[in-house]
Amino acid sequence: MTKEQFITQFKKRLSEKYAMGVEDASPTELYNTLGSLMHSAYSSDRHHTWRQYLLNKQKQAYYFSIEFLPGKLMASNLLNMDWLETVEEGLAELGIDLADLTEVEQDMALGNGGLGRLASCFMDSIASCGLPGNGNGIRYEYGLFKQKFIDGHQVELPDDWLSTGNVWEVRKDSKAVDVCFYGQVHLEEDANGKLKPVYKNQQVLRAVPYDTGMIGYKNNIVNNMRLWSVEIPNSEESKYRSLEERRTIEDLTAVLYPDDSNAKGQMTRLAQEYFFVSAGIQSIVRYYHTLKEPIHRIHEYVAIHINDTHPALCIPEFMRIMLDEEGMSWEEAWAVTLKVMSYTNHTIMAEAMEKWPIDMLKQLLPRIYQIIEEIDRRFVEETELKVHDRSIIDRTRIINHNQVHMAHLAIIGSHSINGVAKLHSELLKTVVLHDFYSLYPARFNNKTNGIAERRWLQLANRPLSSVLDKTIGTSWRDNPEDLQQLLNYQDDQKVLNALAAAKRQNKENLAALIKKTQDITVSPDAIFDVQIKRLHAYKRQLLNLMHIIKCYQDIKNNPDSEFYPRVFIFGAKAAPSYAYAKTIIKCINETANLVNNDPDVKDRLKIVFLENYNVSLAEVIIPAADVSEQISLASKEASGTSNMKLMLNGAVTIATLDGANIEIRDAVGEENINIFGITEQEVYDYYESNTYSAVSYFEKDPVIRRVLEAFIDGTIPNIQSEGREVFDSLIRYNDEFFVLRDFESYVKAQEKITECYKDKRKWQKISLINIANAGVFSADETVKRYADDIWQIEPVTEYSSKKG
Ligand code: B1N
Repeated sequence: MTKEQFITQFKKRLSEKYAMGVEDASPTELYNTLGSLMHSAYSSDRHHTWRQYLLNKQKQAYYFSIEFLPGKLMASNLLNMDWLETVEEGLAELGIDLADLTEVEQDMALGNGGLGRLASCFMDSIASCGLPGNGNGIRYEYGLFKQKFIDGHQVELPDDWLSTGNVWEVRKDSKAVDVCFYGQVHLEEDANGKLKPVYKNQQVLRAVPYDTGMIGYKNNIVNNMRLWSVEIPNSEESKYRSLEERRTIEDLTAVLYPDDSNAKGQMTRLAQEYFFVSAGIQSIVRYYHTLKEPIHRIHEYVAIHINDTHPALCIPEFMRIMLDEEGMSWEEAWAVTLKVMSYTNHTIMAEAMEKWPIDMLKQLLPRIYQIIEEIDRRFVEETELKVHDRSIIDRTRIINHNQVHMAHLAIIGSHSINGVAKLHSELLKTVVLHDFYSLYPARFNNKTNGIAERRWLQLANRPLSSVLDKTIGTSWRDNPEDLQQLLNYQDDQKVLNALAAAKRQNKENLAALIKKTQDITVSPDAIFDVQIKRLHAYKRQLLNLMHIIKCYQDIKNNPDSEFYPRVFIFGAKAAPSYAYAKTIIKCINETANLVNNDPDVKDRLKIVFLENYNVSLAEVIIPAADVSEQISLASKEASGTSNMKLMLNGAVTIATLDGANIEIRDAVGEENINIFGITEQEVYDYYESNTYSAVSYFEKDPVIRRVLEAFIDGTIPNIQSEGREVFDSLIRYNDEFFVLRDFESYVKAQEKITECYKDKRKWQKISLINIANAGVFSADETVKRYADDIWQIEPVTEYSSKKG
């Protein structure tokens, strides 16, 4: 498409849609016009992709996830369609700035954090690698809450993201399916002597899919992300008379659970899980039948991925359909189920391990419960023959202590179980899932997370991208590993200066946003130190805050001493029910108030807690970061992905040996990262010996004492109860995440960073080395490994040569 063709089409579409010319149209109207033009353009590719999969009878993967976090789609769709430049130039000619249009789009925030964002990076990469893979999830009417700060407290507002429409989705009424809940079930013999379930008093709900095209990068492939929404089926209308009754049904897909730390014991959450699982599997099996292949070969055509335990009901639901609807024997059904299913574990935090009370599962999903019982019974029977020590059965069976363990179900029913970084996968084998590893060693594997480098570099950081193009050519855009070529320029002052200039531009951009949204003035000359992630005790935002307080106290004690200016930038949402996380937010905000307004500080220290951290904000913060804070307690962060995004954008990491930080260190070398803190082994040693004493650090380290006293002696105003709560968590309750243990080495690492930053040349070189080595974390590589090792799917070849 040429620029002229675009302009003509754009004006035509605007006139058809709104009977308007460019001069009269609002940004929203212009946005909708462009979106609808794009949608029509990629729809034929989408149709073509789908036909191709069908005709080739290609094996497809289905990524089941209770969260997807795509953010905005316009710019990334334009990039992947290879329209970005043409459209930008065409719009400019019409006097329109593309950035003003993308501003209109609301973030699609159907996820909490890393897990949902990973799912969306994978969607981009799967399509971009020409792999036949699709997403399956829930179309929440309200995304993750919008965060506001009132008096320093987090307040949650609804995210009514659909209120302005959604140009990317297509409702597919013809693909709707029924999902059944509650009622009673018993088994009866049919004419052939087979046991069949007979249901009474079921609640039938309609699952309606909304499909969003997942566009591959310049390859004409368009895959599908299918999100399900609940409705009351016509046949059931008469049952729900009052508005209230209807509302309780419709609530099923109304809100995303804003909690990524605890498995919530809510019936609605369990119903949500079954709803999208059942709808997704029914639609897969329905599609499979159009291939006219025998049902016992379904694993040759279908791979289902269980993203964390939330979709673990895939296993009994798939069994149900094979048994009750396809007439398979238990043995046949189990054999195909195992081959179809695979599972990723995303956390070792015990409180995030989903367990459901038996009574609840039985009541909501009686037939599914029967099947889980039988899976459990057979597991016990089979395992008894294998092991000497019976206690392993108690620890691994699915149903135990009146609860159904979803992770156990996922592991027992999947042929592949993977962790998300090397250390995490090792800990699964040796500690967390050790019993299962001893039963099924061959199922365990690692797939280190990755990021969509198109979004996180090409789109988010155009100044850096253009320096890269000029220095090493453009091949890195297709093949991020080519970023390695940058290593040839690590001593080239011109390139280093160009990189520094790009960083400067991004920092000015962020500084402007900070001024606009929070009315805080920050200088781009300062070190921009960034911690962006969900607020959680194990991620230790508190350690960061304690270091900031120490800096403040040093300045106060010695106002004329030299202190290199730093801006500490936070972005984080706390789960609404997670009181301690909200306490930390309040403490950071009040410290910011104090520090930012203290004349003694003379602007050398600034604290900015950006409201409502989300994908779009990340796209502005990450390119501007100098320092990347990855300071979780070793062993607790499964992988992390902001660590990869920040490195790719030239930030220098300060990190514990946790999650993918270890692989980042291996990629850049010890000298180009700042590692501190105790190791995962030391953490486990403390657990075993029970010898950790937080209070001893308080007693023997005057710096720690001074910092902690600031929480309770009025130094930081307005945190009477919050300050006390933090103090007690450390001193009275013995500091669960070893913050005090790591404080001293963290402070030292921070001092090293400051010294290094002062040596501009050295800093720039380290930054360059980080960018150059970030290619290994491309999600394209990650999904290729999933495709080869787990899903056994292959890219479409017909398309790869074709362009146009
Ligand atoms: O998944 C990310 C990892 O990079 C992070 O280290 C990890 O913390 C994150 C319950 C979760 N683990 N578990 C969750 C999300 C929602 C929920 O309801 C748990 N999120 C992670 C990607 O692998």
